[in-house]
Amino acid sequence: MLLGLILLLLTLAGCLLFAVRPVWFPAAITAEALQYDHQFTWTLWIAGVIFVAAQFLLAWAIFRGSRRRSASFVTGNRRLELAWLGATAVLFISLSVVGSRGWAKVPAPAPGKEIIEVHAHQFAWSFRYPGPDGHFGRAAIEFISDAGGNPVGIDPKDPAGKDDIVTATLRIPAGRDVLLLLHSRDVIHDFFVPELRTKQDIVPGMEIPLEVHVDQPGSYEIACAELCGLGHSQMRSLLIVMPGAEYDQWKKRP
Ligand SMILES: [Cu+2]
Repeated sequence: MLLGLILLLLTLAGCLLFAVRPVWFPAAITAEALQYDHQFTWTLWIAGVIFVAAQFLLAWAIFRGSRRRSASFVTGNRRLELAWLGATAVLFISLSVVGSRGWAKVPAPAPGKEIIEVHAHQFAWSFRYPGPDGHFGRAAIEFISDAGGNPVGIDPKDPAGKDDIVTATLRIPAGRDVLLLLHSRDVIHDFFVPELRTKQDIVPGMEIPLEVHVDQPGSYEIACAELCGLGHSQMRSLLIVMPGAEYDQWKKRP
């Protein structure tokens, strides 16, 4: 009896937390992020209704059982078990298929896209822009020098690299398609901006594309979301979304 009551109270308290939302996600800033939120809300509602119904059913079984004097032996019901197993499978597969429309896109370079390299290493971020010539200079691991101001490893002999811009914060223009090319020089890191609802692993030896399109200017925190060593918690930076004209101006004179 008491157990059933505790169960009901815990279920109601859980519902109240979701209704009041004392802690919730920061506002989404891209169309994809809004899509993920929409999918999340749907999943939460469906799973929430099933969860609450199951808890009430369990509490009812406890109340009913506590009134009985003697225990009774119950065998399973194969047909019922198969029915809810099938229903659960259909529900979750459908939710995954509907959700895949949001995340299964493969970004690719295209004319007019702003291409920026993101370089992660223990325990900092660097961002490289191709500069006025529009071409990234050659980069190689042997040229990397954090103390010498070359965290990306741009070949000093390559003329295309002379005008490359390397920064510690990521600036992007508002209202334009931006293609981020993610690199890591040591271990697996993860590019995470809560407002983008994106956590993208960065694997050494791979170039991983990530497309971003933000309409509203603002500043957002970038964090590493993959435990990458002792300084992991300090591996942060800033995503600054600038109005287009201001961004163009900045790129001329960073
Ligand atoms: Cu990291």
